[in-house]
Amino acid sequence: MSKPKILVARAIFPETIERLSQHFEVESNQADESWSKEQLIAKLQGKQGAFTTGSERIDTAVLDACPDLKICANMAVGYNNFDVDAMAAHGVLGTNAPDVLTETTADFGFALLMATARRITESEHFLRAGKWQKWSFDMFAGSDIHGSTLGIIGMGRIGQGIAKRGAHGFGMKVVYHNRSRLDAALEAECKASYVSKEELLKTADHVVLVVPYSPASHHTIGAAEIALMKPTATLVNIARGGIVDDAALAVALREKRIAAAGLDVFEGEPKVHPDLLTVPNVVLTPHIASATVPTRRAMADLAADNLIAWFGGKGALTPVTPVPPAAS
Ligand code: 8YV
Repeated sequence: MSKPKILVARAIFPETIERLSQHFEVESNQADESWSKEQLIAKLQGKQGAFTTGSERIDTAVLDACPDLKICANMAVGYNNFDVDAMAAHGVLGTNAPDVLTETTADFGFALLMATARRITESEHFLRAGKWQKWSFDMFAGSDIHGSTLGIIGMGRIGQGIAKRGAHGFGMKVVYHNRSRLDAALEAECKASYVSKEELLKTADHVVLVVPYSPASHHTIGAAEIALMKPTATLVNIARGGIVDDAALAVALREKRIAAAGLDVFEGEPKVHPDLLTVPNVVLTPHIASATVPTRRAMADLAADNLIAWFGGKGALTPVTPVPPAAS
């Protein structure tokens, strides 16, 4: 029996390609080219499966043009690149890669928060530029993490990980806002109290965004929300570009309406709003919150496992769209 054909849309670990090749006829983008939608469609011709990374938009145009496609396995917990309704209508399954990145991403959220509040990259640039000539009482004086109030918007697995780090590791008071309230046991584990978004923005010293992207969460933080925040507050976005209005944030940072921001994700990334590149009080990283070698391997393994299980007739492990009948 011939093997199903799959496309791996970006460069990935050679071991992952080897493993997939035991089960599938694999065409992979090991050259790591950035494909246009037309190129993606051309590459998907005749493919029954796709290993995607979270940035390939799978929508009606792609689905109509690729009638052989049956499953797309994202190597990412977020799946806002999937038009879930269109995939369901076309009987195409989508899977994501949850859990395996939770702790690594929570670590990074905390690292970005600390770098932002303590002005680590800004001070390093100053030092590297040879500007450090003397001690000064207020040189790069930032804000405290320990004992401060941490506000988390989006209290899924990663948000809970950040809450635990803040409450247990740094004695922070943790408040959160989420679509639904956590049960009492989870709230106690995270030492977190549920508050309205408005109260969170008004009271938190540090606001961390971990909410999934959807049209409903577009610009969760814009000029009006920033206006509610303390002028001493920091804002950290490890969720998705589009959760923050980057243009409004750049203005607020320049005018010191909040103290600082740490951003791992951007509207229209990999492009970054030019005004964010010129304000000093922002720490910028290129969407690397899940980027440790073990975690990226685990994410790749889970995406591969989904393809192997589903084409093996065992059903997908972590589906995020309605499940069409298993391949046999
Ligand atoms: C990915 C992420 O690295 O999992 C997610 O949702 O944002 C990151 O871990 C990114 O989507 C690219 O694959």
